[in-house]
Amino acid sequence: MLKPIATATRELVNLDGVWRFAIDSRLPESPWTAQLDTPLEAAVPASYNDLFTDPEIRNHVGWVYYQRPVRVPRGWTDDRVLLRFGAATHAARVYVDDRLIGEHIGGYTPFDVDVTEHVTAGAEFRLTVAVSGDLSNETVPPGKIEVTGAGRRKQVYYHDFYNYAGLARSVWLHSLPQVAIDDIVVTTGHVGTVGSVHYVTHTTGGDEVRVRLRDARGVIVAEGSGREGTLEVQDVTLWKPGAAYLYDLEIELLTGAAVVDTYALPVGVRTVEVRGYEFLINGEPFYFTGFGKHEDTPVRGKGHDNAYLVHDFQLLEWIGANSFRTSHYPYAEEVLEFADRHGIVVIDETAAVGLNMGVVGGLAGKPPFPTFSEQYANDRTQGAHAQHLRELIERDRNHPSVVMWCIANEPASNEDGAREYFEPLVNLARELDPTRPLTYAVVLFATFTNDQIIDLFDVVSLNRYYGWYVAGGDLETAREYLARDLQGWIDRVEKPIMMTEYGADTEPGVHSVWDKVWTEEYQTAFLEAHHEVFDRFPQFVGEQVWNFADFATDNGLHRVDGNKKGIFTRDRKPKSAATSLRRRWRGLDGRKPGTTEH
Ligand code: BDP
Repeated sequence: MLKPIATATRELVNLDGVWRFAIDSRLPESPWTAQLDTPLEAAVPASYNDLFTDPEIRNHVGWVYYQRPVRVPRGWTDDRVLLRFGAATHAARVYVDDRLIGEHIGGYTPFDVDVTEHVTAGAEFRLTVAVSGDLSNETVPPGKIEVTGAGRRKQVYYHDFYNYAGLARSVWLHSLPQVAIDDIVVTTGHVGTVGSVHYVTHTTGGDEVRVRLRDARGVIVAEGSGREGTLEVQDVTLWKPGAAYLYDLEIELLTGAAVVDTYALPVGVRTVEVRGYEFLINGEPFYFTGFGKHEDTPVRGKGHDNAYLVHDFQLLEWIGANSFRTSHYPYAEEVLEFADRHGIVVIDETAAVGLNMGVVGGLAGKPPFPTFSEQYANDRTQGAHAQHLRELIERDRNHPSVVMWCIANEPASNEDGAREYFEPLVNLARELDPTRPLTYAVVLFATFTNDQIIDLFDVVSLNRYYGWYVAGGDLETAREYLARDLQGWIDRVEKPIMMTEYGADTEPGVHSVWDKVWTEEYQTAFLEAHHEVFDRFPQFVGEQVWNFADFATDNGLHRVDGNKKGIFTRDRKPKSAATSLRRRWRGLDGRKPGTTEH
């Protein structure tokens, strides 16, 4: 799915700002048929939950309404007119004046609503968007609505981050020519110094497609024509981790001799491959350093914010991280574009978090009922998961920074039914993108002896909490358990192995000379103990600490103002462990992990 951009044939109007806002229980039936009767206004993009002081809004279950007037530019008479939503979490209904025009389910992928037939160039319309943050066992992520003892509806969910809802990403009105380029799929390669850019275009009408590839200085380095083709790039400059290089692919669609549509796509030439225990980028072994992150900031919730985007990437560079995982949902497209431009490697994860009833059973991991059953992850859940996976891959497959798809976080891969559930999703992902490896983040209860799906995937990504949930406060035992665990997986499958989560809650300012949990010293010692074990295994390809920054969670008893496993606080101040990580990842102590570099 192509992001709307301005070209010679396409225009766009950004609709971010402050919109009228209300929750459904305070509105009449069919609130979209008139101006919303509300004193409230909400920022877009932002989750709505933390904007207001009213707990009824923060904890609202059901629909909320956003509304604003939109004027269609007068020059758009002959064009198609569409609305693009970067995301509406988790479901949306879009109304133009009094009419429902489009719907979308899934809170972290974009969608278009074609409003051409309902608007007039030069005129204004009333745009109303209903958004629901509700989760059920047939949504991704799953959840369930319960009724409290006081008779109030409450959203329950099985993931450890606050269920922020609303219009958290940008909204655009954009124009497309009647005959248009609908999609472009690019795959790249290289042999020696010759790069290749294979492209496939999908169009509505048109006679011919012409393409041109420009280097970073704007010089044309290759040209071609046809709906599908391969461009050769002599003396190619590869896109590399830490050394991004982007070409620009210009695509023109012609009717007769007239150019009727144009689009421009940044392209990084690079390859990704898994061979034996190695993860290769451009044929060279790659070792991941970095974090599982969240889209999470004060007041905005999951609202995309360019200042935090820039600052977070600055902190990644400062600490020497070369990668992150988009735990536990696809992030805003602006984040991936930034990663493309700055050479940060991304593991792109779906929103399938919480497919695990074992987690509800506590540390024993005993599910109250089977995860893969009619009651929980059933065929409809799998259908929603497949649809979401399709939307994720269709959105992100052209990003060079994205090197792997993570299909789920901590599913019950040790339970019966996991294979039947995941095999079709793996097949779908490989069909949509045969070029990228696949993984899932393996939950603690899924061990090298009982996991039922690892052979379907390419990389073993472990989420482990030795020294925290298991052997908490005992780093000696934690080391033993971790080493045994890694060895077990290495013996079971010849695949690269990495940690996608390891971390310890840490309250900044709490200190001790002993191994006391929650202290800054313990977080440092915890990480160092892990690193000592990682470095024993040549098959080990990466370490992503949980988490980059502290983040908001549900109001659980074991969370004090959120999850505190951040290396940075929620407002991005470093805890002591940041210095230790920085020394390791920047190679200040000698060898950089996973390399022979000094
Ligand atoms: C893991 C989850 C992650 C949690 C983390 C924790 O993948 O979302 O935040 O545990 O408990 O199981 O900190």
